[in-house]
Amino acid sequence: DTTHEVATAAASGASATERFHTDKSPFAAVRDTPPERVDALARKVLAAVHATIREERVSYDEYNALKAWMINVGEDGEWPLFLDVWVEHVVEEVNTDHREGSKGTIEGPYYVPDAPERGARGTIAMRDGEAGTPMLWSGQVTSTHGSPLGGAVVELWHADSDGFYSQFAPGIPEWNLRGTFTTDEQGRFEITSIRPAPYQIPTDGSCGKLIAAAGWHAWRPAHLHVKVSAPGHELLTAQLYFPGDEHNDDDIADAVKPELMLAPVDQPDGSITVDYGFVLDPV
Ligand code: MBD
Ligand code: FE
Repeated sequence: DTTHEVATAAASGASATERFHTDKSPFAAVRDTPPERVDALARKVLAAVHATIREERVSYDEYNALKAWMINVGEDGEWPLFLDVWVEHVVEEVNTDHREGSKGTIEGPYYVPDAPERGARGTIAMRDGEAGTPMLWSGQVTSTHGSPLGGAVVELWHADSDGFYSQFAPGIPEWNLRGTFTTDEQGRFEITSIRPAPYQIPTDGSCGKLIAAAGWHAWRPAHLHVKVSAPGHELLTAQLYFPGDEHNDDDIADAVKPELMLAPVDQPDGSITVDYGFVLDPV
């Protein structure tokens, strides 16, 4: 399959880095973080590195291997991938632990805003004869108060049945398997898509080299990504998973939570239906 051959780490890494550059808010954060905070955080991170070097008596060969590897991560454009796989889950944890509504999880490197609008009921953008098990997903968005949230926005993006994301792996139509849905007056939505495949971190890039060198595996379980928003409520970023996936218990990105497990129902025509809704916390 030619898509497999051309989905190199450098290509998807460069796309993820470029995508991050088009979002200006991180650069405002760089400018606006007060010096006291930068001082405190930089000191703590460096102290943790120094402690590791002392405890492990790190050699010059190991120090130079780290230097070479970090240079490579930049050249591959894999900093977004590295950070979202091995760091973001803890950032998500500390920033959402006050919530009473639905659990969320990490965003990952492959979100793109402004995907095609499909209303409250519709089929996500996909190719003619898109491979994979058809999936009909119904749900409702409510507030922790209990009231349905009409006009809430559900943005969905996910990999195809080969595990590739449009706009990051080449050879896939721009908005494939990306869509924006807006709930009806009852807060309800109904989305037709396909069941995604598990995702493997590119093996030919720097993150793949780290995984191989450490003897880890490179897999995330199959997942649907969503962002759910409504006026006056906190933005919910989540992922939904399928029971029985062999990597639900050892996700390389540590982003699976029991609350995020779907309960798909097999239909006689070979498709699946899932029912999953969201409860948003008022701001
Ligand atoms: C993904 O598809 C993903 O969701 C995360 C978090 C990291 C890498 C690839
Ligand atoms: Fe993903």
